[in-house]
Amino acid sequence: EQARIGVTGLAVMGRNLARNLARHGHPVALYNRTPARTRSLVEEFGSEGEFHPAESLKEFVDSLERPRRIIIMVKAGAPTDAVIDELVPLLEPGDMVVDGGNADYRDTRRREKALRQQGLHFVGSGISGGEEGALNGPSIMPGGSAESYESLGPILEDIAAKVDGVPCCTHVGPDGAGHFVKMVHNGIEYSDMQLIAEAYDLLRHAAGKRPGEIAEIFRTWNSGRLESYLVEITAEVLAHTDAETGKPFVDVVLDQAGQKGTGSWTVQNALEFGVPVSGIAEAVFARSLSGSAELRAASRGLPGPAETWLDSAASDRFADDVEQALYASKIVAYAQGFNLIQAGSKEFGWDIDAGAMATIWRGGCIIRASFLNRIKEAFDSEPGRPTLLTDAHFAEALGNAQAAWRRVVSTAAQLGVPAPGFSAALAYYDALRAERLPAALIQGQRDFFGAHTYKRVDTSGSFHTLWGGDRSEIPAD
Ligand code: NBP
Repeated sequence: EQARIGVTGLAVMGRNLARNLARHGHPVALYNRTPARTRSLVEEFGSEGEFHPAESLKEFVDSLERPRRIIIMVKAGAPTDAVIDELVPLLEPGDMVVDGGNADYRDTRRREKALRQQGLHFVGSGISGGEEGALNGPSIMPGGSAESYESLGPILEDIAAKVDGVPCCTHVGPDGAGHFVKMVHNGIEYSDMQLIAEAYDLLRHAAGKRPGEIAEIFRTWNSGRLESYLVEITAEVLAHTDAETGKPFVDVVLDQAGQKGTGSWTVQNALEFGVPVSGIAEAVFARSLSGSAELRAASRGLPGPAETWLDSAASDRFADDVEQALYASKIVAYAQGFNLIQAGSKEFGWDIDAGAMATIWRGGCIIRASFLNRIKEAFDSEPGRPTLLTDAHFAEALGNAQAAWRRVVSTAAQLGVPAPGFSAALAYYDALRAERLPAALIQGQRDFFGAHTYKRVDTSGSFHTLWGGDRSEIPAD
């Protein structure tokens, strides 16, 4: 009997994905460049299902039923191209190649086109949830042709996380759509984490609470509207004590955050498309700033405010305010991320169903949260909505939160605690609400120094003012 699906690249992700497939009754072909990984998988977990290990790529390809379904789970970038180049000559028209790595969606578009020309289906698929998700149910974001999804979809939906019986997997759209959505998902994840970190920092350094107390606050929040995986693990991390020193774990960890690049990809693409994702950008920059050791060391002696703590009465009320600020800023972060998905969808003609993306992020991935149900409802009620902020539920939540949100941002500024995520989110909210923006003045400046022209509010056409002459206005078209 032949294998239904194959996995090549059997490091942590590929190995767990293969086990997940086998556990769901799908016979899985296995291949890894270094055969030791294949062998150890079968030795350790062979009893979990039907595995077809192969020690050559040809043997692997031959062990698969046709049309073949192959998942590549190797390091993103050049290794993925190397594997595709080796694989393609062994395949036949109609075969399907899934790239489950964290590929740049532009690479996915290029690869999809190249394979399509050879009669093959290439499916760039975002897979979220790390090793644990790969084994027990990830959130899966497959792109590629609708035809390939007919064949792959049932298998992928079978191994994906389920929430209320609904699989966290759906066909995102053609070519690079799946990897694009995965990229934005990661950008939102950066933003979510930064906002939570700012909430902690304010409770600690403005309200003077201890990590253990803050863990309790997060635990309480996790039983309300902020219920999410990230809030849940935040409480765990804050409650943890370092065994070596007896200090709070958070105090013994070097405060320089790492990043693998998908957050900055999100921001780079947003810059390219002209989509304001200020909350995500601040989150990426906050990590860069934290890692700028020399810059920070050089700046440590700069003066701060005289007052650095809230008084005790204010600090008791403060946690509620921070909860409001966190919820409001989180709405902004998701609204910005979804705008980027809409922009990508429009640019490449992907026709992405935004509500369906919220649905498949409810489980399996790092940003899973009950809040995503609200986003799904918002897009169901108006699929092409310009922004999530104006959805009735979110608009009301923002309205109720805004006074507290403003107190938090101003407290942060007054006491000298950096809160770039909260501040950027509030500025975005206020800028979108504004009747008039100072962009009119910027247009004036641009016209003054560069004759860039401007439009008027009261008539159509473009104009230029003769700034260096009699300052009369002339039509510019
Ligand atoms: P790695 O990203 O560490 O890649 C290791 C695998 O790539 C091994 O199987 C290795 O084979 C293979 N490989 C390399 Br490197 N170069 C190769 C080449 N030229 N030809 C053939 N095989 C090659 O593995 P991972 O952490 O399991 O991640 C796999 C993918 O999943 C990545 O794209 C990653 O970004 C993505 N992802 C990871 C996570 C996570 O939590 N780790 C989460 C979501 C997505 P070898 O054994 O012979 O060296």
